[in-house]
Amino acid sequence: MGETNEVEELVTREAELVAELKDVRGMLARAQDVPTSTEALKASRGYAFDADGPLDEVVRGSAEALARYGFCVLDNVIPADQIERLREEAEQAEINVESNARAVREAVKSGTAIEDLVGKNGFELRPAPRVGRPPKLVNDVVWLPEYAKHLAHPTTTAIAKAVLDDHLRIAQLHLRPVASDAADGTPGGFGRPQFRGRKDTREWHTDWPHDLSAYGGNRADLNAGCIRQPFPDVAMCLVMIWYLTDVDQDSGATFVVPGSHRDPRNPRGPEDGISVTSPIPGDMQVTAKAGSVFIQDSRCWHASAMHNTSGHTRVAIVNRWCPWWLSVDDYSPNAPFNTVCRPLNQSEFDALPEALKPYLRHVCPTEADSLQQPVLDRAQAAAEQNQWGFLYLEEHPDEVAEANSDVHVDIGLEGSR
Ligand SMILES: O=C(O)CCC(=O)C(=O)O
Ligand SMILES: [Fe+2]
Repeated sequence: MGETNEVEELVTREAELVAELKDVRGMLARAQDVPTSTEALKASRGYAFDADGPLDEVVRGSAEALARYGFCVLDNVIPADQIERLREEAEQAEINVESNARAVREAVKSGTAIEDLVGKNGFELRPAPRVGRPPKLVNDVVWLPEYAKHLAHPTTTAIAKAVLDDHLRIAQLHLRPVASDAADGTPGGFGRPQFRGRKDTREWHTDWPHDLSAYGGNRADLNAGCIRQPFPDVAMCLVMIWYLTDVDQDSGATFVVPGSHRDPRNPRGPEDGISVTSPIPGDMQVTAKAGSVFIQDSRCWHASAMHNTSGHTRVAIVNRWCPWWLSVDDYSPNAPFNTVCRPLNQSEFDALPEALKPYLRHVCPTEADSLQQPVLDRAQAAAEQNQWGFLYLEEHPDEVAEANSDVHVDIGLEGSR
């Protein structure tokens, strides 16, 4: 009986301390002028950093915002005098991507085997990097040569490396226009016209590899895989949305729920009781100028705007950056149309800017991929540390048994019950 009381008392005290710790962390953040509410975050744009600022400060601030809010915005990534050119290129690329996809779909529908379309005029298909897979639509980057010069920007890649790991791969790349209200009365916004135009509706989701419906639901041929809920508290993919038009609440800015990347629920979670189409308290749209990059942890709850009353299409390019240890294209074995690792042939790969090549090597079947330099440096340092231990054993046989006597490892008790 006495023991039960003691356990209960300790459980209560633990809960009180956890609540107090949360309060103290909130006070500390406020004392450091860190926005802790959506209103404060919107008003201050405390999620935004200037790409022209000192690299280490910008990387630290962006990584902290990604950890705290699940997203950040990097302003001024693309120089102002190049934006118009990139926007025009992206608008033409959208037409090319769509007409290519349509041509392939129609040919396949009328009975031609997709393999027979490779190399044929009017169809841009490329062999998939993995043997046994059907060919896929060519990577959209082939229609974005000017944009490709910016895609491996030193600041965005430094942020991704700081958050994910040193060897990165671009797992997906696609355009994402958000139409404006049309002259014929079709409302602006993302998605099917019948659902567009309302400011009070959303299309909440999280992105691959945290996209719960995994592009294919129960279709084994299309399912690209999804991490199981509750998601481990690890950033596994950074989604970068490169805005080529100014965005705000009227012009197609991305919706986010700050802090949602660490919430165990998910808008599509079958047990979580959330409507993907309804606003969520605390949600917000970012604001950003053309040439900025919105970066989010793929776990962050977000949505394309279902309205755009600005009078112009929101032009944006989306890419998903992953660390080397994430299996980026192992599933959806028969999905020529999805955006996963769309391939490049050797000459298309060779034409990429040098700085971009390391991040797209894996989509070119004839290009040997190898780990990027910092990963090799780390491994070399570890190999030398290992050798040093054996040298110590050889040279100090009488001291070796005591050399680790000051290394103490705690048994972690937090959350262990
Ligand atoms: O359109 C946007 O702002 C968001 C795009 C998005 O959620 C996606 O491409 O997965
Ligand atoms: Fe998304």
